[in-house]
Amino acid sequence: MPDSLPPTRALRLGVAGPVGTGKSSLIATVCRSLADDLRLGVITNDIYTDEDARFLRSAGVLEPERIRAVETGACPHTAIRDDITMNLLAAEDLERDFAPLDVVLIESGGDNLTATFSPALVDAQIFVLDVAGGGDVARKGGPGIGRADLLVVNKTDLAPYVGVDVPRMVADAEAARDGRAVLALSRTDAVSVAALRSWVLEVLAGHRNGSHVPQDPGPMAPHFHADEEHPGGGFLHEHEHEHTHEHEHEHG
Ligand SMILES: Nc1nc2c(ncn2[C@@H]2O[C@H](COP(=O)(O)OP(=O)(O)O)[C@@H](O)[C@H]2O)c(=O)[nH]1
Ligand SMILES: [Mg+2]
Repeated sequence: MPDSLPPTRALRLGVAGPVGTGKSSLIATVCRSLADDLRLGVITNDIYTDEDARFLRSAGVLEPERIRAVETGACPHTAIRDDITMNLLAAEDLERDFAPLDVVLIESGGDNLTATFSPALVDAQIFVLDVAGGGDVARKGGPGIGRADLLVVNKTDLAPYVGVDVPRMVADAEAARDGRAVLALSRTDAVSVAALRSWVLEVLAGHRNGSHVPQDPGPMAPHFHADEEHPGGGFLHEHEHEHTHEHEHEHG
């Protein structure tokens, strides 16, 4: 599409991050805070079930029909990055059935720090970490942490219980992101929820006026394998990734 013609379809907003960091909850929060202002739809990606879609339907923030599950049947990473057909079809169906929609939120099936959306599927993406995963997670890097449009440090209300210093975790995240946006969020903190809402509205405005350019966070981050020597003595290096879909391992 030429730059001069702003897209007429909905903004597609991806939400990725490790299992349990609060992706479904964040989507529920976004829906709750914007449902009166925008026409929304949601697509979830689960491996074997429609658990996330059922959770979101039961949260009662959108009509149940506006929440659809893509059951990837394999690695959810593949369905949001390598072969996005099922998700594209689901997004197009949703938009056709409820035209016009303003935003379609797409939740990735969580796996680990390496999964990001293809820019062919989403216009912008949020990567979600939580304080319960440990204050040092933000320093582990990866394409989502480094280059998603927004990095959320979620569940800040739990920080005192898990001994995490939120400002420090946010500062680490900012350092890993060359100034890209980082948001400390808790669904119990209205100020942070308002900031998330503003961010979505800002990206939507950019999408509509054609100024927002989808970014590719990139395939795999520089990372190391413990069994490899690195001649420079450091532990980060770039290399082509051969083992494309074995996500049992966390990098880092
Ligand atoms: N304390 C607290 N718990 C949260 C928050 N957001 C999500 N959770 C909880 O974290 C767990 C995982 O959330 P969920 O949204 O299912 O994570 P997902 O696997 O990334 O989709 C659930 O028990 C949520 O209730 C938050 O802001 N604060
Ligand atoms: Mg979920």
